Amino acid sequence: MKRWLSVLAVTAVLPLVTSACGQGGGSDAVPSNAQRVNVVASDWKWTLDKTVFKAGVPVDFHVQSAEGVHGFNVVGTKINVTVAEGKAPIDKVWTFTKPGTYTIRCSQYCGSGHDNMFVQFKVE
Ligand SMILES: [Cu+2]
Repeated sequence: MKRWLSVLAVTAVLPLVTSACGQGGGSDAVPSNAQRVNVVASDWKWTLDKTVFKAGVPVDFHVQSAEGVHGFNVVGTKINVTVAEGKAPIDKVWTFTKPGTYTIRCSQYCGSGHDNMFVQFKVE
């Protein structure tokens, strides 16, 4: 009986979870062990309150724009989401399995500083 219930739970819940994760890549659900980083977009930079993360542990990018409209894109992941001034922060979760240096770039043209709007962080 217990096994049957867990099979039912997986088949019923999984499609719901998957469909909720569609927009902008990455997951919107924040696991309790996530490494949270607050990301603020402005003209024309990304400000992070943490730049070193552990590999294999989910990273919760808590992203908002303080100025303008920008595209939050983590190179090498599926995360690519628009953030706009005045809108609520967005959570995008990604687990990096490979240590290295990663880049956040702006994927949406936002003015004269757009091409220089990137920042790097580390996964160790
Ligand atoms: Cu831009």
